[in-house]
Amino acid sequence: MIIGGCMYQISDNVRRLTNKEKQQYSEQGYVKNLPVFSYNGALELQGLFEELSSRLPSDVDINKTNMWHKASKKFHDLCRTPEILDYVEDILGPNFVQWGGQFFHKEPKSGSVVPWHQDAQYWPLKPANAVTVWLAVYDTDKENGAMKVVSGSHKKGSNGFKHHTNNASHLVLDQEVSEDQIDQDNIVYMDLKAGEISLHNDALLHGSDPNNSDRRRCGITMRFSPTNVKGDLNEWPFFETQLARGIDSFKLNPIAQIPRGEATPIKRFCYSKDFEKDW
Ligand SMILES: O=C(O)CCC(=O)C(=O)O
Repeated sequence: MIIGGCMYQISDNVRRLTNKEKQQYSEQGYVKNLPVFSYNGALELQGLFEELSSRLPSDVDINKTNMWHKASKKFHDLCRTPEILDYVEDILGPNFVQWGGQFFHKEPKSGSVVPWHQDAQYWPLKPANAVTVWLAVYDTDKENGAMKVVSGSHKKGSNGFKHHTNNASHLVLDQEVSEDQIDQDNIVYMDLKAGEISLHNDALLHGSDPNNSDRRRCGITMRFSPTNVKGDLNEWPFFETQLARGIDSFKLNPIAQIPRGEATPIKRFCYSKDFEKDW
C-alpha cells in the first residue's frame, strides 16, 4: 500500500475483529495482537519513528509532544491506514474522527513510567467513548515496559477510581491511581509484535512500568471518537478533529487541517494552524 509517498507493507494476516473480540472489548475493555503491518512494514515504521523523532530539539522529550497527526503528513497518513480504521470501525461504527496522535517511547533501561490512570477521567469529551489504537513500533512485552491494563476496570466508569496528582519527573503523566485500588489478579500485559495493534476503551485503567531490557520500546497512539463527540473548548481550547472515516453530520468541533507537509510538534497542545508555515 502506498500512502503519502511511504510504503508500509501490510501483514498477510490482517482481518476484521471477530465477534469474540468485539465481546471481549465490551467486557474487558481491550483487544490485543491485531495484525496490521508485516515484518518489513514494521521496519519501515521504525524508520518513520527514527526520522520524526530526530527532528526534535535535543531538550524535548518525545513523550511530552502530541498532535503529530495535525503536524506531519507522514504521521497523519499512517493513521489513515485502512486496515487500522477497519478495526476501529468494528468498535465505533462507520463515522469517527481522530483528535490525538502521539508516541510513548522508552529507551533501554529507561526509568520512565506511565502511572495507572483512566483516560476518560481527564479528557473533557462527551460522550466519553474514545478508542485508542496503540501501534507497536518495536516488539513490546513485560520486560521492556509494555502497557498493562486492569481487565474489566472500564465497567466502573470514568469516575470509578480516585486519581491524585503526582509530579515526579519519571512519570509521563501527572495523574495517578494508587496501587491499593488495583485488582492485581486482573492485570494483563499488552505484549505486541512490531506492527500489531491493541485497542483500549477510554475508561480502562492502564499504565506501564520502566523498560528494564536492552531493547527499545515505542508505541504510537491514535485517539478516535464517534462524530457525535464534543470537546469542551474551555478545558481543551486546542481540541480539533479530523474526519477519519464516514461522514460528520454533527459538526460539533473545530476542524483540524490535513497536513500538507512535515511539521514537528514540540509540546503537547497545538492548533493545526501552528504548523501551517512549515508545510
Ligand atoms: O504506552 C504506554 O505506556 C501508556 C499509553 C497510554 O497511557 C495511553 O495510550 O493512553
